[in-house]
Formats: sequence, C-alpha cells, structure tokens
Amino acid sequence: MVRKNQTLGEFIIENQAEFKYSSGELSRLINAIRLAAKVVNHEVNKAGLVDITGAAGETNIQGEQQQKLDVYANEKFIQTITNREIVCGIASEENDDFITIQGQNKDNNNKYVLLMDPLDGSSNIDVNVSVGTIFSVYRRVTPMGQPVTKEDFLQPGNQQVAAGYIVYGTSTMLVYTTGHGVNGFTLNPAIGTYYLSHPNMRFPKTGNIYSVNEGNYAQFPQGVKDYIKYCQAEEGDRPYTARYIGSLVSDFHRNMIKGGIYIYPKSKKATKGKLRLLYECNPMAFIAEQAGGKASDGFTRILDIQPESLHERVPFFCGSEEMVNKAEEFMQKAE
Ligand code: P6P
Repeated sequence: MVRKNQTLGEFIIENQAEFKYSSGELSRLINAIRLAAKVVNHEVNKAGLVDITGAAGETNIQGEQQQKLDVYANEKFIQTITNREIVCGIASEENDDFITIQGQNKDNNNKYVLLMDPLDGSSNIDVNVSVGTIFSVYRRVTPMGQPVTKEDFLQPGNQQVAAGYIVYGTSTMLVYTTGHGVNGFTLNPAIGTYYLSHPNMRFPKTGNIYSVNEGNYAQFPQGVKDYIKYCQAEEGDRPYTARYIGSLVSDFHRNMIKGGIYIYPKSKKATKGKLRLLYECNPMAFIAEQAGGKASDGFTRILDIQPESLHERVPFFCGSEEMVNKAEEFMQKAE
C-alpha cells in the first residue's frame, strides 16, 4: 500500500508481505542502507568544509583515483550492513574481491548478498555536482551454512530481489524496488526521516533528452553515431535536448522523471563500455524495467546477461522504452 508522505519505515512495514521468502531480513537490509545513506549524506553535504574531498592517494581495481569520500562511503556501508546478520557477502566497486560475512556465530546462515557502488560519480565531488550510491541484492545460491562463493555474486540481473540508489543532490533521495514498482523517498535532514515523495515512479514511454558523453563521438560504434545524429535532426519532435551530468544516478533520475535515454557505449578507449554490469547496470536496469523503462547493451536485455566476473563492464542503453527501442534499431541496422 502506498500513501504519499508516509515515512520509509512505515512503508517497509506496510509492504513487508511483498518480500517473498523473507522473514524480515530484506526489510532490515533496506533499513540498514537508509541509515548508512544518512551517514554518508552528512559527509557528502559538507564536502569542501572538511578534509574529506580530494584524492585518497590510492587507486581502486578499476585503476581509478579513489576519492576520500569513495573510501569513506564504502567503509560506512560495509560497517552498517555487516553487523546486522542479513548478508553473507558484499561486493563493492571499491574492493578487488568480495567480502565474506560469516555472521556472529560463524554459521554462514545469512540469506542475501549485496553488491554496490558506494559513491558513483565521485569525480564530481570536488566540483559540487551530485553523486550517488547504487545497490543490488540477491538471495544466495550456495547452500546455507557454507561460506559465500563467487557464484552467489555472478547471478544474472533477472535474479535480483531488490535494487536502488541514493542520489545526493539538491535533496537526498532513496529510490528502490523489490520487484513491485519503484518508490522514491526524500530525506528530511533536519529530523533524519525519509518521506515517500515519489510514489510509483514511472519512466515516460518516450522523451526528448539524450545523455551521452559526445566527447567520445569519434570512437563510438556507427549505430551510436547514427542515433546521436537522429536526436539532433530537425524533424518531428527533434532535435532532442542533450543533458549529461557525468553522474549516472543523476542522469538516470532526471530521465526517469522527465523521459529520456542514457547511453554509455563501447568505444576504442572503453572496448566493453565503462559501466560495471553487477553494481551499476543491473540495479539501474531492474529499476528502469520496474518503472516501465528498458535497459540493454544495444542488443541484449541487461538483466539476461550472465556475468563472468565481478567487475566486468558492458555497454549501457537505458531509459524510456521507445527511445531505447529506437537506439537499438540504429545499432542493429549498423551491425
Ligand atoms: P565519462 C562516473 O564515473 C560514471 O561511472 C557514471 O556515473 C557517469 O555517467 C560516467 O562514469 C561518466 O563517464 O567517461 O563520461 O566521464
């Protein structure tokens, strides 16, 4: 049941029945994520006032310069979720390998695995542009009582039981799905409570915003070049508007509200694209589909891709269904 302005806590309790097979752990996991998000939000919102911005002097497995806030956010989410006896493992963009959580009794009886990008778009922190956290939840596939294995993380996105993001923008919002639609909660920082501000979020079937880094145009596959030219043509409802923040969560969130498509294609520089399948594309694709949108790699539904490794990358086309269909047409024609 959805009542505008109900709190996130009330929403979880009133919709507990939706969490099939869960005797409350999934609700507790969402609660833990919302707590960690409040803590991270507190730091994100004062970046620049304290020495929490800038590079941490390390690079992550992606070879990307780790920002201090990346490392801080990663630690906060791991700490908050680990000691709640809900997940048996965590995989993070910031960690080379997954983390095993055996539980207080070391009995390996926790039911879920969590995958996350703790702070996506973090290169924007120092220039005061919004960033986000992305998370994805699966039931484990290995038997209870055994330590988590890589197979528990390498599940196709169509097996997700929950996915969501926190966008630290002009307001801080938690947007998530458990397979029963998408709901958005806005944090009132004065009292630390999230309120249901965007019930039943839906991607408009079409739109006129396209989000892609056109600086890489020369390196794009021909189908992407053709689609960009289509967006720019003076015909019908076009030219479309180009909007690209450089923060996936922010571009996705705006496109879900206004209608639009986000594309991060492969290029000569990024031969598989840049975005990671497990903790960026799969959760955003689950949310997109639950909101009536679409997500593919230009040819194949993102949620049907069988992952081979934790940090693998895929090309990403995601947004309003009719816009993704049109982009896929250009990709297939150019094949
Ligand atoms: P580029 C941030 O690093 C990110 O993963 C997404 O949030 C964002 O959309 C994209 O990369 C930006 O990448 O190559 O256009 O700067």
